[in-house]
Amino acid sequence: MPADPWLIYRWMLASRLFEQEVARLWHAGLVSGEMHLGTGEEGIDAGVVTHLGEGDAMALDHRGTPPLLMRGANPVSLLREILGREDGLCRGRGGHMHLFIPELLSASSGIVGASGPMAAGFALASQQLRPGRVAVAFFGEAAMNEGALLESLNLAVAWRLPVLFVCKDNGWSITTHSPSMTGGALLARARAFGMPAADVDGTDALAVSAMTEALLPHLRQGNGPAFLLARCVHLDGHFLGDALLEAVRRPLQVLAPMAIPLARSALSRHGARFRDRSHAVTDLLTRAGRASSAARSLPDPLDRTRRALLGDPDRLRMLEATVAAEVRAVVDVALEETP
Ligand SMILES: Cc1ncc(C[n+]2csc(CCOP(=O)(O)OP(=O)(O)O)c2C)c(N)n1
Ligand SMILES: [Mg+2]
Repeated sequence: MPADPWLIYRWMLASRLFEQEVARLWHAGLVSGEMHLGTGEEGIDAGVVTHLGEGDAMALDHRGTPPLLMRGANPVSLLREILGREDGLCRGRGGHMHLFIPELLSASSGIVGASGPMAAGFALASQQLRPGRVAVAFFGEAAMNEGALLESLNLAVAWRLPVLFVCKDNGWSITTHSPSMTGGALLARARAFGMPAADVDGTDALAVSAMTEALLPHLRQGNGPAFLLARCVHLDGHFLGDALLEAVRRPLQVLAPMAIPLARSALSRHGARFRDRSHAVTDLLTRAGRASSAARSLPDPLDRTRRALLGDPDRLRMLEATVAAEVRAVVDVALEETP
């Protein structure tokens, strides 16, 4: 069944506002460690999750918050988990990256590529216990160079496991430009394993939904896995406080204070050779330039989905007010102390 754009937008907005609250709490020092948000990839998450039902499983990467919220994880427990609290979803032991929620058949891992083997395991269980049900593996494009994920692609074909491999391609692995580390084309690579593969603009949630709907029958009918490649941009960079993104967004404030120390070290007679130093600076500027043009090259998926609903402004206004109030209430409750 085609997805309901109102529901898709509701999920995407709730996720975006929730993660904005997470960012606020992180900046306030209430969340320890790194924080990877899924802002910018909500179109992919919503477009896929909208086709999951009872008994379907999800294996997630380090950006698992949006799909978990969309799948129905308790947002108060999730926020408490992110805050490292004992009353969190996994007793505060997993943070935002290492979760297991049995009732949703969902698990996440910060180990790049780990969602492949996890999804293969979920799918093996489906094949044996719940025929017709599927597992989704969400991962970034850099995971496509991890052995564990490649082994999962292979095993899923060999054993006809119902895994939908969803590769969220933002073109970056932290500060490494992924094309510089990747041979060939990812779609061709997936097809070479022997599974159908399709690509889609990940900023277009409805297109992701249509493509997912087209791929899933292959899995549900027991024919093995499929692969979906979806492009996206991470609006908050790799993680909160991302230095590359900061330099791109606020070049004067970030780079100006570095100019004199940089010039001094470039001219210093000690340390690496001048050629190596100038090469390092050029490399940094090239990366910043690439990150900057990538950030401008794709639209925000939330705005894009919203535009499709502008025909009914009253309903839209009401929906946005409701979702904003719901997220505020979640945060208020999550921050309460429990006895
Ligand atoms: C096996 C492994 N290697 C390295 C890391 C460190 N690391 C964390 S996230 C990340 C980049 C992953 O890039 P990608 O898979 O494209 O996901 P994105 O962050 O772009 O969403 C790396 C290298 C890790 N967590 N696990
Ligand atoms: Mg990436």
